[in-house]
Amino acid sequence: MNKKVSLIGVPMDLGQGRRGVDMGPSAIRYAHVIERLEKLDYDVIDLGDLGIPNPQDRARNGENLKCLDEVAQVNTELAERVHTIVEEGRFPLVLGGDHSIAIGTLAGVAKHKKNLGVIWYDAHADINTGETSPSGNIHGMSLAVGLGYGHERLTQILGYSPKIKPEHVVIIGARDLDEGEKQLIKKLGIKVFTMHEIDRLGMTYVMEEAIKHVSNGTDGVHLSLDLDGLDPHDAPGVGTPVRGGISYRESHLAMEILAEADILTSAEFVEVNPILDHGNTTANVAVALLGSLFGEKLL
Ligand code: HAR
Ligand code: MN
Ligand code: MN
Ligand code: MN
Repeated sequence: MNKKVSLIGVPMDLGQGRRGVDMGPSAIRYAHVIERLEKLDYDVIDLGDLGIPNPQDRARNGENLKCLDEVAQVNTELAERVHTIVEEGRFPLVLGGDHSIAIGTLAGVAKHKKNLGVIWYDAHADINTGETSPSGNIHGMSLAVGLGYGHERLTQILGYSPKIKPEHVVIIGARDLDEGEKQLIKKLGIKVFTMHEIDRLGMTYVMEEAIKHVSNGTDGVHLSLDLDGLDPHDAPGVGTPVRGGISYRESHLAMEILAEADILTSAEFVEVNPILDHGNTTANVAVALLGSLFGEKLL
């Protein structure tokens, strides 16, 4: 793993409907993310948080993309910042904020990595468009945008599209998909390890296959980890919890296997909502998983 890490917080809550996820980056810092990585000998620069505009009307729903202007604006800025981090030869670690910020992260990373592999660790696939989304929430559309599907204001960030190719993507932990999402997944042939496969095959096999998949023909790998991929029992502080998720222990195993494979070139941890949490459990889980991801060992 690149020993130089640049951390950036994106206190975005406009890609979904529940307040509080804007406090995610603070909660993760409060859970000692920087100290955790420094202890592992990483050189960490904290770039602070991006500014998030205060929208006139959060529910505005003209095109079934709530807060489109603001989400596009923040993601454009994030994409530029992430692009700069990559150009500096550093590892971008993005802290959310809701999952709409993956739009900017992917745009920034893929600017230099034309065949970026993506691991989407999530209860959801976030592969809706304005046409298929039941909610109009852009956090449910970010993977689609990366693949070139969705509103131009989003797909054209940094002036190119698509950012990623369907054969380079793997989704892990899916258990709540909308009809239109199922159709697009099938049409594009995207590899998905649902909870069924995780239960049946075990996390070790799933991660080994996932790693093979995202390493094949790629020039970098991004991990987009939505904390709601975990079971709400282990990560309660999320806006859209879905029962029957990946356990804390399985998630550690997944991160450890990823660390051993040494393939990651960027990562983001999203959807931590401290207001919905028990204590600061979910941010603490995020930081514990980051420890494993960055190579922490017990002995
Ligand atoms: N699929 C639903 C929608 O598009 C719910 C998306 C939920 N949320 C997330 N993303 N946290 O993973 O609205
Ligand atoms: Mn450049
Ligand atoms: Mn998500
Ligand atoms: Mn999710």
